[in-house]
Amino acid sequence: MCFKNFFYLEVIWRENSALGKPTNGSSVYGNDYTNWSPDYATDGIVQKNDTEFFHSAFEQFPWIRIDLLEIAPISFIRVYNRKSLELKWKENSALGKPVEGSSIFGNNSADWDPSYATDGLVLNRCPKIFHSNFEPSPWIKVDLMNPLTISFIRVFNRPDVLGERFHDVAVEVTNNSDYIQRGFYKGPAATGETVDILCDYPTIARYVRLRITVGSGNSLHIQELEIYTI
Ligand SMILES: [Ca+2]
Repeated sequence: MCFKNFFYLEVIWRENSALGKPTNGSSVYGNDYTNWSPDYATDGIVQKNDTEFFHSAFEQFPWIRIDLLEIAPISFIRVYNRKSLELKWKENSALGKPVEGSSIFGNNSADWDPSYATDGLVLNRCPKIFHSNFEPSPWIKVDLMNPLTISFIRVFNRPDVLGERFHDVAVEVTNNSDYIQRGFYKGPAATGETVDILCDYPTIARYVRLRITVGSGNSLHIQELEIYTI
């Protein structure tokens, strides 16, 4: 499955249909609704308080139920655990990780090294981005060091010119040497565009490769490559 960008992440993945909806719990700890009401789970507020979240009594199978007030397609459910504030899927696990390219333009690694794709810098200028030679299927590969569950890939495309060279990019993953495709971006991208590519679920892998798969005389340019994991 592949979504072109951001628009889909914002609109489809981030609409929280539980917000403010009627919420019930199997019980309320100490019957204390001031501190532990089920309503706190859908009030839109995430804070570090030791109170004011839903807390059931102790029982075998506690539950919480939200009435969405309509029948709606559900993509995923996010739970903020007690005192857990991180959005875990927002961690960019590619940052600073070992990276390799199929080639380096003009063998000039001072200007076009693959490591510029995971250095955390989006400078919106060239050089100091990854830039391969011209070849049929240029690629870049990141070693996450451990198998991780990948939610999506974000690519900061070349910022100055020729953004359309980023097209027909397969996201391929492996834990050994047999790559399988888990995401795809058709493109072509615009110059300076930020491209998000959602991965099939679950995509669990240590090595992630982006590879142009159509045409010849392709050159892969990447300003920054982020791999978001859960
Ligand atoms: Ca960079």
